[in-house]
Amino acid sequence: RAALEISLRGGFLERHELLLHYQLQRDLRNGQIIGVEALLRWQHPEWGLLAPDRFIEAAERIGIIAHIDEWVLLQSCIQCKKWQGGWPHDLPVSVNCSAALLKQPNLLGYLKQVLTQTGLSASCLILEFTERVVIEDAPGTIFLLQEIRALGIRLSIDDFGIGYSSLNYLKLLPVDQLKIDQSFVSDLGNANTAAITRAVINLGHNLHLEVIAEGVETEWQLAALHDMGCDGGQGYYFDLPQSAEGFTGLLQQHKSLGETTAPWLA
Ligand code: G
Ligand code: MN
Repeated sequence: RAALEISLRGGFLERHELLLHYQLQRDLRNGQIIGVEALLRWQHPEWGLLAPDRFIEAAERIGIIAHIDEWVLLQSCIQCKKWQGGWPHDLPVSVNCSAALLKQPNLLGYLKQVLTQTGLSASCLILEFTERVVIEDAPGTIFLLQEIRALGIRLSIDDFGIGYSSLNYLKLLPVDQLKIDQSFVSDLGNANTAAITRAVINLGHNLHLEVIAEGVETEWQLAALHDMGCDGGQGYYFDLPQSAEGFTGLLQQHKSLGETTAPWLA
């Protein structure tokens, strides 16, 4: 654990081993590309490519999580700006944010600065939070989220349905989108899980939220989610998260194929 912490500090601050991978989000009804999620990775010299669940807690413990979040935010906006154009609509980027980021004293100022500096439109930025972020200081955090939203930035509840999920918070949170946790998608064959997933999709729609399913891996899961009225999805069925260069190639490919291709609807 100590080795992980020391290695992470150096890897982030000095050796620049953190990087972002990108994954498509598709409209399940027409196959259109509706956005891209930035996913943090750590290219460790010995341990290989690590997903955030391996090191985020360590980053929280050593107090660099907010700096990592700020870096992720800036990189995502720079990259997303490069991908604008060529689509019938602007391509938004979704960025995962920690509770620590929300505690940064001048977060609003930083968000404005990032948008100005990168030239990205606020409507092209979606911040993803888990409900965990509001637990400690609900009124203060909700006010802050409202201010972020007033900038034109959209908000999304990540990993909905697990851990701290509570309908009490859902009632209060000023958000635009709800992301169904991948554990539901992978277990859709279970009748109870399917019933809950369907109910969550309806709940989201009744609250006027866009509902996105995470971790779509098979055509069967896709069809089931489509039948339940889920708006969007992302996952290995569509594409593996990949580097900015790889993702640029993927977008080119989609452009030349024409955006309306949705093989699962055929
Ligand atoms: O916390 P969040 O849900 O944003 O994290 C998503 C994680 O799940 C990422 O690290 C990403 O690489 C991974 N992921 C993306 N698509 C799939 C998928 O189809 N299946 C699985 N098991 N994991 C996925
Ligand atoms: Mn996410």
